[in-house]
Amino acid sequence: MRIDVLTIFPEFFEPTLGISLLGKAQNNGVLEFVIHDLRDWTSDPHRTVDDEPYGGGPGMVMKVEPLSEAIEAIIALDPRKPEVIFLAPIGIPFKQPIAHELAHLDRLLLVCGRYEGFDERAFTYADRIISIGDYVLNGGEVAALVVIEATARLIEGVLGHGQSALEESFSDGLLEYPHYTRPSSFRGEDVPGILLSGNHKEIDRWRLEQSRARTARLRPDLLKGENR
Ligand code: 6GU
Repeated sequence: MRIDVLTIFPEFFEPTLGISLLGKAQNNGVLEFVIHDLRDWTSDPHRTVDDEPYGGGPGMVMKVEPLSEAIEAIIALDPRKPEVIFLAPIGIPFKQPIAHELAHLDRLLLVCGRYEGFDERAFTYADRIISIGDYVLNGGEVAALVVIEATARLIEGVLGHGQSALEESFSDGLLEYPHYTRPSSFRGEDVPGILLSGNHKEIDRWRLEQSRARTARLRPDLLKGENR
């Protein structure tokens, strides 16, 4: 998968995308990241990407011309047509099923906003608008990293050996069961005996029961299917 990112803070992405599983996936050729500085598509000496809102009010608005120039130029860099995704608080909430949808695509273009938001006319280019939750960030950069990490780890060959994206929280609508590793006793807290029993049928049953109980206690909204 090729992932293009359009941002006014390219420095934000370079250190993070090179490390851990995402870095490895890049070296293996499974993933390719191309980060673009929006200011490269401005034509004034100050490289202006924002301006005051028509109608007045606080903050600045991202200008439509650099965005449109940039998006058209970036799309043309590769024969694959990207899914163009704007990161903005007005978007639909990002959830695991969306990550699965995106993981099937061969090219994404993530467009990060700053300031108060985008000039409304820039959304013409958006195949979808994504928000990562009901809180306000200074810009879409952190949100883009969230979308990248959640999506990339679902692509074949990105997760490390023996790891599975299938059995974890949210993929079946439940939170994960409790995990333990050595020591079997720590400051008076013992690992549940069932996990030491070697009875895998009983262990599976116990884990499912724990997942359900934990989800009911901590995230009852998930059980009602409110998040799908
Ligand atoms: Cl995608 N952008 C900003 N600025 N704030 C957010 C967000 C995105 N998602 C949640 N809050």
